[in-house]
Amino acid sequence: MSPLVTVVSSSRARLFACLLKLGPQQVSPRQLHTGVSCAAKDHYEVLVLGGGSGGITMATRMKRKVGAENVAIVEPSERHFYQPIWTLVGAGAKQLSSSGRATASVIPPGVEWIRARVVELNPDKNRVRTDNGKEISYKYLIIALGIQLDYEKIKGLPEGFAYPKIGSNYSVRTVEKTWKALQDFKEGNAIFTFPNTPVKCAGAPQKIMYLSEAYFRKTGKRSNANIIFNTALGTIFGVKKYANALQEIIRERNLTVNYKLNLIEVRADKQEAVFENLDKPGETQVFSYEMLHVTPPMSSPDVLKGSPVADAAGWVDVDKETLQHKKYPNVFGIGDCTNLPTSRTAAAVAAQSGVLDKTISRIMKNQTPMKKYDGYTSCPLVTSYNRVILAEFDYEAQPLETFPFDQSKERLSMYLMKANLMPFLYWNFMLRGHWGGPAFIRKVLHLGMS
Ligand code: FAD
Ligand code: UQ1
Repeated sequence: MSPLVTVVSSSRARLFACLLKLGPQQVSPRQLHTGVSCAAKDHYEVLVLGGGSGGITMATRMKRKVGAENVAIVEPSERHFYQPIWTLVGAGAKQLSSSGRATASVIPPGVEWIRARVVELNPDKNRVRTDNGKEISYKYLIIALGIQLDYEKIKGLPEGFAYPKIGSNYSVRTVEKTWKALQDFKEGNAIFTFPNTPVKCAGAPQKIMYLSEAYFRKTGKRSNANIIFNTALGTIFGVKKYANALQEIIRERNLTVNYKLNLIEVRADKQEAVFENLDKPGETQVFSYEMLHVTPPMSSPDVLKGSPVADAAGWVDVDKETLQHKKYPNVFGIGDCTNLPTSRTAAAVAAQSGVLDKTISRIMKNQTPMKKYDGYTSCPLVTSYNRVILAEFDYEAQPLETFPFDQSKERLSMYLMKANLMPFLYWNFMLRGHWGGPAFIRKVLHLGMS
């Protein structure tokens, strides 16, 4: 397809100019609806790489600053997903269809959508290259490319997903398989894994375990189930306050946790999972399963690995307080693709977006950035179909709680917030640039308290 019609914009002036040049047969009704850019520009004041949580949020904020016509987003996917709800989709508590919307519908009106993949970054020339051969230059660059799922690093995957009894909440392709495996469970081992790499939402691999246990109880299958969490880590959660609460739940509900076990192979035809023991190199353990939930290994997107904007591990190398690139002052990073030393979540992206907005404003005026990101992140730890422990913490792994009650307790109110309020907040406020995290609520609710 010609790049002329792969670029979508809602600028009316462009649409009319474009219609004059293109025959009606070249413009589909859908494109007419969203608007079609006749010729994408090849230079933007602000170029955003990735149209996920961080990319859309920052594009909206940048549009307010420099005008829609000066902002573009490079994003190949037709659908935009609210991934946090996949935990509940995997447990059958929400529909997958509720998690996605057309990317065209979340691109801020007037902002150019370049429907392509970035294949090369050249920050020394202020340029990127896309997979359709386009070179785009920019004055300011925001990198929001997310984290890559590496299922293929596990022997037997992804092809093993063609078999039953195995699912993964981390991908739109496999999340409904988790729910199917739960429903099909009869008796045996239900195994949940956590890989030996950085991940997004580090609580999600165990949330589905608690939900599965609740489902087995509800359906009278609990006594037939041996529930096992095999994690490559040495702890259940990185923040002591919440780790203690989770340990108590694990004890009460008779769940087995094996530390330092890393999934390396799935023999889906035999319903076997092979783990390496990270404390005893060369030693492996084979578990048979009746249900397997896989959290895949993850890494920085391939396009960043070895790129000039990345650190040695492939993450965008930014200042942890301002989110400005350490070497290229007109380059910024947000979200899962950065080396910010905090837990990768949409909640963190929300807080980062408020800071990055301020950082870029000052850079544009040749001023020094002032606003500092404290590492705020949040993980609503779903512990059953109506309970959540709301973990919120900072760079020091210290609790940074919004509400004036003990958030390490399981609560219905926090479940309702996770399941209903958060999706609403995400689509209507965060993506529209009006949600920079709950710091202001925390300040109000904690007025007069230490
Ligand atoms: P993403 O939103 O993943 O966006 C990255 C974008 O970059 C994608 O649209 C992708 O298509 C695009 N892209 C990739 N490569 C290229 C390329 N080469 N060129 C152009 N575009 C490219 N967070 C919470 O706050 N709370 C939760 O409860 C929670 N639960 C979760 C549960 C699950 C199962 C999962 C999977 C995630 C969960 N998260 C949660 C994490 C949250 O979804 C992510 O941290 C958040 O989406 C990160 O935003 P991002 O913009 O960095 O990346
Ligand atoms: C949050 O800001 C956010 O981003 C929209 C989430 O992502 C889905 C969250 O899960 C949470 C918990 C927050 C924090 C918000 C409040 C009100 C504590």
